[in-house]
Amino acid sequence: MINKIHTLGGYFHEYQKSYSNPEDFWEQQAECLYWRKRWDKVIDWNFEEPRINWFVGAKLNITESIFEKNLYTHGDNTAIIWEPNDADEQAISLTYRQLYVEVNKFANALKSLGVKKGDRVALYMPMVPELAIALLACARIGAIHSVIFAGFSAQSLADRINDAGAKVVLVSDGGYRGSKITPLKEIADEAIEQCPVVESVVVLKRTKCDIQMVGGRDIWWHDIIDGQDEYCPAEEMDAEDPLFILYTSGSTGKPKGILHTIGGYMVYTAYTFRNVFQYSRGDVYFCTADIGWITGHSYIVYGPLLNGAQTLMFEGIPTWPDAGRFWDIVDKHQVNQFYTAPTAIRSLLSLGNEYLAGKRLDSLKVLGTVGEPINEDAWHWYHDHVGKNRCPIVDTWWQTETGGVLISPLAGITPTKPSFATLPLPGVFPVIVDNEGKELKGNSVEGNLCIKFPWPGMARTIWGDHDRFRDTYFTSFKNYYFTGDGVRRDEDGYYRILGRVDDVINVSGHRLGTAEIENAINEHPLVNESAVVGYPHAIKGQGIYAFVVCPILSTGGEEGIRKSIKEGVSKIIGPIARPDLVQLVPGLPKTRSGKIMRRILRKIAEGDATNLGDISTLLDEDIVGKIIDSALVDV
Ligand code: 6R9
Repeated sequence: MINKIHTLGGYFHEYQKSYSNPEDFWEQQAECLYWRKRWDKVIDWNFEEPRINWFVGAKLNITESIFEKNLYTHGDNTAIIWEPNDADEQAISLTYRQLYVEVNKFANALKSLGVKKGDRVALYMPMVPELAIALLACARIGAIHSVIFAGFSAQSLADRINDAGAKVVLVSDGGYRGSKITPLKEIADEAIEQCPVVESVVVLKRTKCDIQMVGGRDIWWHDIIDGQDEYCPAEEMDAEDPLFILYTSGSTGKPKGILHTIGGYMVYTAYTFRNVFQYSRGDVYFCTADIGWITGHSYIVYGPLLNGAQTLMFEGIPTWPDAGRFWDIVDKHQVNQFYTAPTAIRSLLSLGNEYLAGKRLDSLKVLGTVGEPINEDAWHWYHDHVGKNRCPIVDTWWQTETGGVLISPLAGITPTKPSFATLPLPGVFPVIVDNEGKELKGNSVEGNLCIKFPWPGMARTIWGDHDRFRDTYFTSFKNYYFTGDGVRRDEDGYYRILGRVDDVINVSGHRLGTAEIENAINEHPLVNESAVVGYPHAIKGQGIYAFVVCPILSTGGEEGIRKSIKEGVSKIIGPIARPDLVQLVPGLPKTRSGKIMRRILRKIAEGDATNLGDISTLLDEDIVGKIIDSALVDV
């Protein structure tokens, strides 16, 4: 069993212990899991190269800590509860033993396609049990999984498949989303045309929509598992072998393939899941994220299953058939821990309290949020109306790169404050630095959030580009991991995350690089150049505001262009990146060296053009007035 903290005193004690001797601390946590061969050294690291190795020399397979270690004691307990998109369809539950059999069969199926240790497998799937099964099957045979969120476009999918060099793609015919079906196979077909490395495509039948099967390449999921042996020996892996690649956006360039390795990620997700959510055996835990994001990896699949937990997977969306769906699921499956994103809370709040009427919600013990700062109104609504003033809220701050939660209350233990992520978990040592890199010690300070010591769950590299990994995270502030977030430590030493300080915007909890969106806009034949900034949005947290230079108007006029720009971005990246507002401008505010002064555009987008600060370094100061004057009438 993973160690669990029970009291605030216990938290401070563990924190102190981890601070004075992180190696001993993490060694103790690692001992709760199953290793074939113990480590020779707990950690070997420096942040300059950077080189980060945890549990050096240890051998393991993460699926043995989930299954073999526990099958005798809780093989008949529920592992996954699956709630389909359509509430009238039967929910499914899989015990640990049943899940084990499915994982082994699919692992053998992958092997039959020639997938070996170290090979990459891409997944483009809806939230169905087979997705979790496939991740674990990859882990079983030492293949590296790379899940691509099923809302990304064919182009985004192709870029990721090619970057990862995935030779097998797992997809379903379609995916249900409320009343709609996303044609996943059709999108994947379009993507794979550009992916010469792909040898095989395994297709799950889910929506039964019409699809084309490509001869010699495509095979049905049900055919490939048919007759497979129910046991597949687990591949012996090194603690530092890769477990998965997950793409995320940065402030520049194309998305980065964040790489996580097996041993450290296992220890970190197992430990943080148990402690943050205060999970007890028998509880039903429901995280509403999609497995296409890191939250789904760490806190739907790995963290819960390593703890022998019952983890609920939901296929659908919060507003279908109506905005009471989450609460119906909580009551139906007697959910104890519920974990969602502030954007979902804000959207449900805005639809009114009538959707909570008649819902009992009395099974709930813990509420969680992740993905973006939660504003106080949303926090209070969640606390009062969903949690009925009984449930602590854990506002968990972390990132794709951190693998698991770094700053968060422990449920029911750490006193909370609305919109504060509160205190770092044991083994996590945050520092706040000013723009010159000077550490701001003590309380009541504000600056850039860095971490000064490695933790086991941190990313090890960017797939295929270690230099970019170093440059992005370890060069801004020497000897620190830089998170890209701004933070305030208040008078009580509590952390409040203020949002990104780089050119990343957080739309409905999804990270998007402004450069990525600009590149997509610039592909429009009539566009010369563009600049994208975030602006405050009541539901999404941040909305996407695009300033676009487009000297010649097409026959559709301004309105037509704005619409086609939005549609273009949707097609190139995916609907999540579609700009909310497009303003056609005569030029962009640039410095003499040609850099766009986004600070000015951010102010204009926020509707606060009164105090633009120093604009004397601009090449053409008049452009600012012209942008403000080109009043925004959006479609
Ligand atoms: C897990 C996840 C990471 C960025 C991160 C920060 C923002 C996440 C937050 C939060 C305020 C929280 N973020 N959790 N901001 N409070 N509790 O979301 O990973 O998609 O990589 O996003 O999200 O800005 O840097 P990822």
